[in-house]
Amino acid sequence: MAITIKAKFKCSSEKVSQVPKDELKDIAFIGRSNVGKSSLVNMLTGQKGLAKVSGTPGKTKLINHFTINDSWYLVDLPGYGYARVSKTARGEFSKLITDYVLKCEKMHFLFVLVDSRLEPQKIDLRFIELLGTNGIPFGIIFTKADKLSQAQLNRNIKAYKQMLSEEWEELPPMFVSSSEKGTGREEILTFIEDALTNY
Ligand SMILES: Nc1nc2c(ncn2[C@@H]2O[C@H](COP(=O)(O)OP(=O)(O)O)[C@@H](O)[C@H]2O)c(=O)[nH]1
Ligand SMILES: [Mg+2]
Repeated sequence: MAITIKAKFKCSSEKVSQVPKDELKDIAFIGRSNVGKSSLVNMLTGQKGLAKVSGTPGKTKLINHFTINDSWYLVDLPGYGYARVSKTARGEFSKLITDYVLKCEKMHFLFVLVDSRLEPQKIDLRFIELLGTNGIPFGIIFTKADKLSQAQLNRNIKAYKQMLSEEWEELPPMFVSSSEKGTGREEILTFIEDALTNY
């Protein structure tokens, strides 16, 4: 059964001080440019034109809030890993991203998107490390699953789990998505509902 969602653009913020001041919780999405973040936002909300899908990476530099069912915010964060700023662990992620992810109280849960076709990318692992170290609640979404076979997908996810297990005792929740096929929509939305009510 398809879950129906009412989604509406709320605002774009260039600083964390500009995000909405109400009590609605933020469920945020982040990942390397071109990972399929905007496509996923459109797929989850069922509104094709909501977030701009582009072949040109690095375009979105703002924090975009979308009101979902008048009860929570879906937050589209700027992509990382496009213009590399510095090599220090935190410096390679913009101040806007680190301010929001590490300090913004509205931020309730964060999904890190990774391309299911690729082996674990260093920048994603460093970002995950930053989240883990700071106790930020997050999950991983493997995107573009339609682009590889089930066997390849399983292999890549297994490799990811193995790599994370070397560092962390507990693995984050993981999801598989295809914006082309609608894969993962129900599972992700159900997880979000649960996260909003239970923690
Ligand atoms: N086959 C396939 N292509 C996708 C999927 N998600 C995104 N893309 C393509 O990947 C490119 C980047 O997508 P976009 O959503 O703009 O990525 P963003 O930069 O992370 O917001 C676009 O050409 C999309 O059409 C997917 O699930 N399957
Ligand atoms: Mg985008």
